[in-house]
Amino acid sequence: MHHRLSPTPEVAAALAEGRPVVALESTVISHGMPYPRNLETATALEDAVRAEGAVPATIAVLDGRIRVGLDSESLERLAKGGTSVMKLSRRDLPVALATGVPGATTVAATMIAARLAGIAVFATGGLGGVHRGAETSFDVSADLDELARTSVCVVCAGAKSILDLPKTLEMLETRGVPVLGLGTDEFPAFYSRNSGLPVSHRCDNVHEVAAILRAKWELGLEGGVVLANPIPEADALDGEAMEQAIAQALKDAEHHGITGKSVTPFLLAALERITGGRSLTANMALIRNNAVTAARLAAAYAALTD
Ligand code: PSU
Ligand code: MN
Repeated sequence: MHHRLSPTPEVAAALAEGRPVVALESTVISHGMPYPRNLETATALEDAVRAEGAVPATIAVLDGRIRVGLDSESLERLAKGGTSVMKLSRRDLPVALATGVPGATTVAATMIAARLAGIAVFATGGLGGVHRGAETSFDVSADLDELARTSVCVVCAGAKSILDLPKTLEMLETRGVPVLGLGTDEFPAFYSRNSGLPVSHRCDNVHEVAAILRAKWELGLEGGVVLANPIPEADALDGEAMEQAIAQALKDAEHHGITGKSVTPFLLAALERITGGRSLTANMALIRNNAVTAARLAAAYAALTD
């Protein structure tokens, strides 16, 4: 284990014994949802992973250490911390480690930590990607470059259309990142199951996904894999209505002059306000669904690499 990492005894034991472990991110806790729903979600995710027989490892930087697995006190600290907790992507990770400032990890930073710890599967809600208007703003999430280089499978519900989904998929293709659809030919659009855009390959179960991960990494093709897992039918929101809500949220962001790493948290909060909380409920449901899928995938992958 890298000396900057502090795994919990539970995570360390599972990794040493080759048992399935699922990484979870913390930016969605600190910056993606309000307290106390964020803490409820973080706890529910860990419970869902355990119920599938895997060990959850929520990742964050606290007291100058990369923590791999968090106790309930640390989860609460991240959930209550709000903006006093740094949002950490690849560029910010060394700053939080050197200064001791608490930080929540994005998809990119969580992938880095998971890879260092030897965790192959990571569950989250949505990926960062190419923002609408990126042709002038240049706002492209570092998550995409991380997927190009860091060998972790990210289970997500696609990306929400606060982003430019066609451009996001083009960049993933250029970077050689497989975008697998679980039981779907279409890249899901986070709150809704369809985007009209194709995934690169459809898988109908986690064993097919595990075989692809193994083939990719055995070949020395470093880099991530996206497993796109559509939101369950019962929790999905109407795509048209969400498009309107997103258009409103984007207008609000422009009006307030929001740029840089504040954009995604601002849009998530605006959407929650505009939809009267329905976007938050859907977000909680889809993340939980991804945690369950990730736990099953981690078990399938662990069985293959025994
Ligand atoms: N998308 C969501 N919810 C989130 C995020 C993205 O639907 O909470 C978070 C993830 O942590 C992701 C990050 O890695 O936002 C991307 O931020 P940026 O666009 O600043 O790279
Ligand atoms: Mn950005």
